[in-house]
Amino acid sequence: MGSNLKQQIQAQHPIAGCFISIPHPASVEACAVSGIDFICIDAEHSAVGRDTLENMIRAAECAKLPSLVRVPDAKSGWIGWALDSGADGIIVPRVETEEDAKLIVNAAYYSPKGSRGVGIARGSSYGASLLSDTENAHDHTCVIVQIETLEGVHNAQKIINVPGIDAVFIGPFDLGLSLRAVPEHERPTLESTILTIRQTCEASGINVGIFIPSAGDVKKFAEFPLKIIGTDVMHLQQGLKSIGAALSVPD
Ligand code: 3PY
Ligand code: MG
Repeated sequence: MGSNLKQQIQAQHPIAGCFISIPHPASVEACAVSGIDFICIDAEHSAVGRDTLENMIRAAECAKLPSLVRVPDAKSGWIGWALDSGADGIIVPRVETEEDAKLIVNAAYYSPKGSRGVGIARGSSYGASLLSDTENAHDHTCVIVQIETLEGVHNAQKIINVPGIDAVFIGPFDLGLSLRAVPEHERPTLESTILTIRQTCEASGINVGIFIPSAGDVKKFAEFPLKIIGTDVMHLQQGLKSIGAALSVPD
């Protein structure tokens, strides 16, 4: 609620966050002590439900850590729920058209920028800051769209031209899968497709981020200002594997 994450994103400061998919505030608290810049609670690919989500956002706020929520889609009501719960912004997956982007902006901002519904909810201090919140929320609500399909790549310029979009976030896994639909002999590489998106964003002065699944990918994506470095469950596995490997090394 009201962190300066949006300013950092708009100014294209290099920042790194982590996806949280373990549906419990403890995972948020554990990530908070790591020194990352923000978390993104993943409601697209995890079991995080609405009430748990609010407690996870609460935990982030206690730790002074900005929180984004990756919602499952733009239509299900999750954008409003996430923001009403006090999240600093949303990431919406699989954005493919200008119309998708407009729908997202409409759901994320109060009138006159959009038509977000007003609620006596945690995000407005249960109504105590309702008026100021409806006036100021557009200054601190981060609206980030994922481009991770071929159609999204083709429409990237139109998507980022929609006023109210703060950043594009590339999902390399889905993008790689999407490319499989192109016949092999004319298929662009994943790397060149990622570069195309990055250059389109850069030419329009809009922030661009990417998911970095492992330490081995950090160098490759160093030039992206906005990074999400893995997920809590991946870090659990990687931590256990690396300690396990050290255990099996003889003295
Ligand atoms: C993808 O790689 O498809 C993602 O959405 C990363 O989170
Ligand atoms: Mg994806």
